[in-house]
Amino acid sequence: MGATHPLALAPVTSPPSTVDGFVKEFLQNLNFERGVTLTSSSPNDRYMALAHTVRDYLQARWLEDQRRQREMQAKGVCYLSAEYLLGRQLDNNLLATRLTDIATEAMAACGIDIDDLRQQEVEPGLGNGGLGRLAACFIDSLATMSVPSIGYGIRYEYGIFRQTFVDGQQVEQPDAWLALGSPWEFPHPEAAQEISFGGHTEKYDDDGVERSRWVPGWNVQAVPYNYMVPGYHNGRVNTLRLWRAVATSAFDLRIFNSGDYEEAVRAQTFAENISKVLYPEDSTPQGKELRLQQQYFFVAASIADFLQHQLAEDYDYEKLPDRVIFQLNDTHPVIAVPEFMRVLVDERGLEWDTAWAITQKCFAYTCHTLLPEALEVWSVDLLGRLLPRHLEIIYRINDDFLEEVRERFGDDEMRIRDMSIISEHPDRSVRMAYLATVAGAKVNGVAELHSQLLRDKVLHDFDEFYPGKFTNVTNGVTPRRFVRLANPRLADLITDALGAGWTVDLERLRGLEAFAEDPEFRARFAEVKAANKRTLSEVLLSRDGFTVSDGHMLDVMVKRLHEYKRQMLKLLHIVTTYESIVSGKVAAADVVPRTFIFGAKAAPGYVMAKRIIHLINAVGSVVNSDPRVEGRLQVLFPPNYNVTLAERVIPAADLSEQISLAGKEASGTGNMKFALNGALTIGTDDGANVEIRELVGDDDFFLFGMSEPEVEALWAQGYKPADFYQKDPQLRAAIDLIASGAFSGGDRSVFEPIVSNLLYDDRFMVLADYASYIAAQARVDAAYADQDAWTRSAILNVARTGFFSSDRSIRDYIDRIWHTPPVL
Ligand code: 26W
Repeated sequence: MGATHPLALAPVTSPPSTVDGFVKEFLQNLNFERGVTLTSSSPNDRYMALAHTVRDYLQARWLEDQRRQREMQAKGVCYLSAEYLLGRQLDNNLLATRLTDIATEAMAACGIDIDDLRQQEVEPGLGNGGLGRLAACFIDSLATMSVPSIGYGIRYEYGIFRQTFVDGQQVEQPDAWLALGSPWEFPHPEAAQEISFGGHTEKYDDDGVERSRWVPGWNVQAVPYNYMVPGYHNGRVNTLRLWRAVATSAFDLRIFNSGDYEEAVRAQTFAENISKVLYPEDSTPQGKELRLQQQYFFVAASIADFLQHQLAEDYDYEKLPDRVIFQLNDTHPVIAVPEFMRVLVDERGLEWDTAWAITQKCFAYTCHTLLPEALEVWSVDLLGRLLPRHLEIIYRINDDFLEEVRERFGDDEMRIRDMSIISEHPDRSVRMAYLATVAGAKVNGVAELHSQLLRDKVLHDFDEFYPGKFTNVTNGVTPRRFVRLANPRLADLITDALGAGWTVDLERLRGLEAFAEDPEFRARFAEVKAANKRTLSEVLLSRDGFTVSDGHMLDVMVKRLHEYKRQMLKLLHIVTTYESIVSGKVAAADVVPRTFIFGAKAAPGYVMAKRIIHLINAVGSVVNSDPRVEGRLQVLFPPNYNVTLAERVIPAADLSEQISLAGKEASGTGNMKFALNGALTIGTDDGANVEIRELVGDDDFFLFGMSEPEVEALWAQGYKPADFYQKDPQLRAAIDLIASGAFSGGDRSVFEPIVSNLLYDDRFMVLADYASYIAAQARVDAAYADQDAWTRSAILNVARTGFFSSDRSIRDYIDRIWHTPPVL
């Protein structure tokens, strides 16, 4: 080999950060990337060329960073998540690289309004809701805090479905987000990993030691697509690596040689199905084979990628715990545990006990739910067919674990059955949360209350068995996207008051407490809110044809549709207010004018959730057009709530609805976004609401409803929802109105299932909390009457919720779980 070419050592150079330089790059991209001139270009061409221009700036830094991270060999985080709900990329990347002004001017110089190009971007909706959005916030914080890390996931060809309404009912459309191409990704087919499935295992003798080997039945290729994750103003660019499934050429060739062209194409389709679509189920696992294929596909590829590309050839695997921690984002990636064991034992020849000791230090598990039906289990039958060697490994892990349990607690068969990773009922299956708990160095919940309930209830025996394993990391949200980008007016006001540092040190928002007492600041704050409402009105008008009423309180409930979140409770409040007007109990003129905004997708197979969507739309169309209401109530349900819409709705909100039954919402993260944007919360003592209220204070938070222990007590005592209906005339009137067919053109049957569900099977205790909720809403009305006091409260909410930055969450993960200091 010759000497290194001198140019190979040259630093990678960024394009110049000037308007002229930017214009030049942009036009070059239009001409040579898109093959068009400025005049012949479509808006999509221009968006693509702009995105490529911004990407080039990132790319130079990314190359530097990758080189550095490889050289440093510092301990890093591999974040394993089946979902990343990223939202649009352009604005975030402009912000991170300080290019917003330059790009805006450069586009103007070309006669282009950059806002028009922003609208071109289709957001990558590669997640369902809270869990996926949290992963996106975390990779933003990891980059911003210079933590060596990589996010691994799946490049779904179709993300979360696009929601439309037909006659008020949800209809799902495929989300073809890649139809026009994505400018933000770099495919690397040359770095593909081969991923195997099926087949059987064989025992063989290895120098007197019996070992097992996997003889797979078929395989696919995992092709990595790199996305750059820029840190905010720190020059860092991390990697998000998403895997796409493609057919292996060997597989193709074999069939092709057999002359069966149709079969060859079918095989390709089969392979590519693995990364075809995001499962839209959020909380009720369906146990589908393709879903398990997806899970194994991406974690096997990620582990192989890490071991091959991040470690030196002769790396001593016993030192791995000093090099890497794999963070399991819920149970979806938990099949990584047996896969890691298989690689260490079968492929690298480590002893089982050595490998297990390494594994137990290299994994940590985050649980995101409390609903028992959301805890993933895989049938042994399916696992044995798809991943026979992994099933063997899981059995061995379980045998060893139960042996330890016996040593500690004796032959307490009840306890053994309860703690076994293998459950026998209704069918033999693997409890993935238990596997993760046994394997993980740490297990965390996502808010104080949630972590406590995990320890006290869901995983109680494990907490007893593994003292110190359980911890809490309260969720957070990125202030870059959810304050700076979503709410530039508020961001400017804060910077005026406090200087610029708050974006990366959100606790500085505390400084706003003093400004809450300044009438001039309050007036400016109120003007920000009013301007954000006008912006939202424009968006809803052009997006959905809605005309938002002027001067209304904006009362917002946006989140996945689930019975435990209790959109029905919100609806009963609306129907109650409406009923009190039309029955003459209250004069319309005496009602505080409110616009209610809903945003919610229902899992396509979740029938009750879809009925509730139908009812919200039905109530909206009646209430919005009833002249007796005199325009004082308005119900708007823009379809297809996503990150892009959230960025418009949240900054405009006055009231944030966080009304889940206590003990059901693990954390919530929307609740944090609203408070940080100056909405007041009406909420139960659930999830992170508890911590929000502690920080904000009782005076500036509308608490209602039963506490978790009260919920338990009422269940124990025997909950009869119909009793609440009988005893409360206001509640009865609201339910009767729905039952009467008033919202279904007189047809009583349409919403009858909702009504009888509430009266006889109210699992989430909507009726029990109704009276308390209505009373709290009356307090909201009273508070809203004093606008200046409301604004003061709103400012205090912003000032006191800096704790909920995802930077703080990441710091907690580092201190309590990862021990991966930033590499500056
Ligand atoms: C298909 C099975 C399944 C099961 C659970 C799919 C998805 C889930 C997720 C765990 C549901 C989820 O997104 N949980 C939410 O996670 C957020 C981030 O921690 C929390 O803020 C929410 O409270 C929690 O519901």
